[in-house]
Amino acid sequence: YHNLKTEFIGKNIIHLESVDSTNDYLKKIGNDVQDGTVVISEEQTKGKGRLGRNWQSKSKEGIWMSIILKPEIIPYKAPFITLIAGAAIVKALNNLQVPANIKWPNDIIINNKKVSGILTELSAEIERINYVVVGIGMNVKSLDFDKELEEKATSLYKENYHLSRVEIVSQVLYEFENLYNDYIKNDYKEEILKICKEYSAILNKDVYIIKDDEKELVKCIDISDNGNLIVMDDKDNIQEILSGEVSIRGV
Ligand code: BT5
Repeated sequence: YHNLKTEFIGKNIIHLESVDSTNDYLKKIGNDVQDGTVVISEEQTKGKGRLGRNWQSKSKEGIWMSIILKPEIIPYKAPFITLIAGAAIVKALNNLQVPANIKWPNDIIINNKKVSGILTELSAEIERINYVVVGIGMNVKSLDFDKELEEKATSLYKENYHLSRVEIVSQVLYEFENLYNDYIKNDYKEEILKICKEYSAILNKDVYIIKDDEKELVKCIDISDNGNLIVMDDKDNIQEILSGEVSIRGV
């Protein structure tokens, strides 16, 4: 990764052949590693999605990596970091001529299929953060997926984008660091929100919001300054949806 243009993210890179989950690995050593340390593994044997879901991470087929961050912000500002990661990924991919979009809050899609997902985990006390671990999974070379994923997942190779994993990692970390510094050091969110809106796959569309087995049909209207999704329900009431506990499905 000599061509990495970042200041602190990825200055320390731990490269593994195999691990249960790069997020879990980094959480275990979180107090002992420097801010911006990145763990990348060729394979994950227990890759995780949100809410205990599974993330398929076969050997050498994708980018399975986690970044540890130690920002001095209050814990409730941390979920926004997921949007920063999403913005960095779509910006990096679009720089590389890949037309990727964000499905708020944590999916990156190409041609309506998921190519990348983000899992942000927090170690915090009441008013301070010990660290945040941002996990990024991206399917690069995968050509077949498990049966239940066939319809909804894709990879860069499957979509005919033959990019190297090193190139993508460098671009993603570079874009991420810039947007992250905007937010943490300068308290500047406009660029992040602009990217999230510009590359949104769901704004101005009808979608189902799925929470605990219930689904509701809504129209997506905007993303708030806090990164929440603003929707209008079928009675024309405006609701603000917090990330974290919901999934979104197209109609
Ligand atoms: C996510 O969860 O999308 C977060 C994925 C984060 C993965 C990274 S890899 C590095 C780091 N270490 C980890 O252990 N995790 C992070 P969620 O929104 O809950 O989506 C999970 C759902 O996506 C699953 O239930 C499947 O339906 C689908 N899925 C699983 N593996 C996939 C894959 N490789 N590509 C596309 N979709 C997948």
